[in-house]
Amino acid sequence: MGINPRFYGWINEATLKTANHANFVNVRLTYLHLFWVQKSGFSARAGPGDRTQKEENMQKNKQRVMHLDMDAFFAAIEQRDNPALRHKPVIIGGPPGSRGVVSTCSYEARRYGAHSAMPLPTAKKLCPHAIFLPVNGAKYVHVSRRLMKILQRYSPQLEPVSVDEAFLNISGLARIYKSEKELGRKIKRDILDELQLTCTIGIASSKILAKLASGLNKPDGLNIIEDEEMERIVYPLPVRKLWGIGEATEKALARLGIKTIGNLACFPELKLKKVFGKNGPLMARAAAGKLDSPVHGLEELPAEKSVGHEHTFRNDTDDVEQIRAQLLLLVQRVGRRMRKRNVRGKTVTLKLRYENFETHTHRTSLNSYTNNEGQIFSLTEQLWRQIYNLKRKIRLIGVSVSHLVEREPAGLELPFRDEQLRIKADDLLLPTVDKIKDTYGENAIWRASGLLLKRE
Ligand code: DCP
Ligand code: MG
Repeated sequence: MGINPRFYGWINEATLKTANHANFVNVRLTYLHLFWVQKSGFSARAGPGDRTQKEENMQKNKQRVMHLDMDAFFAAIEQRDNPALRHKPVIIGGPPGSRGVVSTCSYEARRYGAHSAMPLPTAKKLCPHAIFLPVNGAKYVHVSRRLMKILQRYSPQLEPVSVDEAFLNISGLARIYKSEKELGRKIKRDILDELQLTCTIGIASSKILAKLASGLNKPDGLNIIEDEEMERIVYPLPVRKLWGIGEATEKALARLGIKTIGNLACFPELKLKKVFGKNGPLMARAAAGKLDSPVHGLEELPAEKSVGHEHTFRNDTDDVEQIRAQLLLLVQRVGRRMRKRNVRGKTVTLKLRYENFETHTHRTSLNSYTNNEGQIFSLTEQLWRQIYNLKRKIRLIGVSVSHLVEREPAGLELPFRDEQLRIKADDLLLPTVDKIKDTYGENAIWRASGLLLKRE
């Protein structure tokens, strides 16, 4: 079976847009959201003690889920490709003096306290002898594709969660491979043989537990949690270990006296609902291992909700020409990605972050759907004029288009006639521009005003 291009669409986005690390978080949040709202398919559990675990797992239609997560993914690939880096602290994200953040780091660097999303200069302070490398997005996407192909050999029900992480529905596979442990070992061996990389696998009866299981055994682990072991292994863990519970929720739960997963699982759902709305009872069910959302196959992956790009200036700037040129560049990237994905959108959002980190987002909508960058840019410029405050310097700008559709609904009006002609001309031109970029690279052809972009 071929890999769904839609999936790789967002993998490319997630990885190639590496300057914007927050994007990974966004991808995760999107999936997490879907995860929580997936209410269907709660599984009814047989009471413990009635059957042996093996028999119970073989029960028809009972879901067994594998979660697989590569170890220190970007850093491990660099260590694999350059033996001089092996067993050394390696930090991926760019030069330590730059304003970016750590994308990931090798386990050797983690010992010094470095971690993903930490500012690079802080990582340098903690681990001065680390080797700092830039993010090589294209390389990681290539490895990710190969990884997903390996996993697909085992189960067509493969749901990627991020560039190096996926759920697999492995229900019934234990019979073919003797046991779940054997299956896990075999997959780990294939990945090691074919990609020379290690991963960690968690297996349980739901996605949330499988993810928790892998998280407990990193790196190079294989951890199976049976339902009977919930109370012994899972309940004593802090709530924070549960996928989707961040710092704020952890604090809110603590105010209710809920510290461990067991506390949460046993807490009255009605009380949780009062504080957290409909997510409250879902959290409790997840904690009790009863939130049994299905593993989606690649074909069923939800469509991307928006397409966006951001840029952080090397130095905060109030050079309007420079900002405009950068915006144009971002819009071109957005338009190109939309055309590649064959989607059009209706709402354009401009994001500005000032030097003091104050962030503003403003949006406006067309009455038609577009992936034409000329049209997107004129909306972006309108937004820019509305919100830009000349008194402060800008740190970051971003443009995104949302309300995406795959085909434009018929009968929508276009704006004024001049604008219509310009858009039509652009629509005729853009396929050729795309072909030139496909053949000669992204920088082979630019809009003239993009030439105003200064080298940073
Ligand atoms: N990533 C990123 N920015 C983040 C988090 C992750 O760019 N804030 C990238 C780099 C990681 C990759 O995504 O290599 C996978 O993310 P993981 O959270 O799985 O982290 P690692 O695979 O690096 O380490 P681990 O062994 O903890 O899974
Ligand atoms: Mg990983």
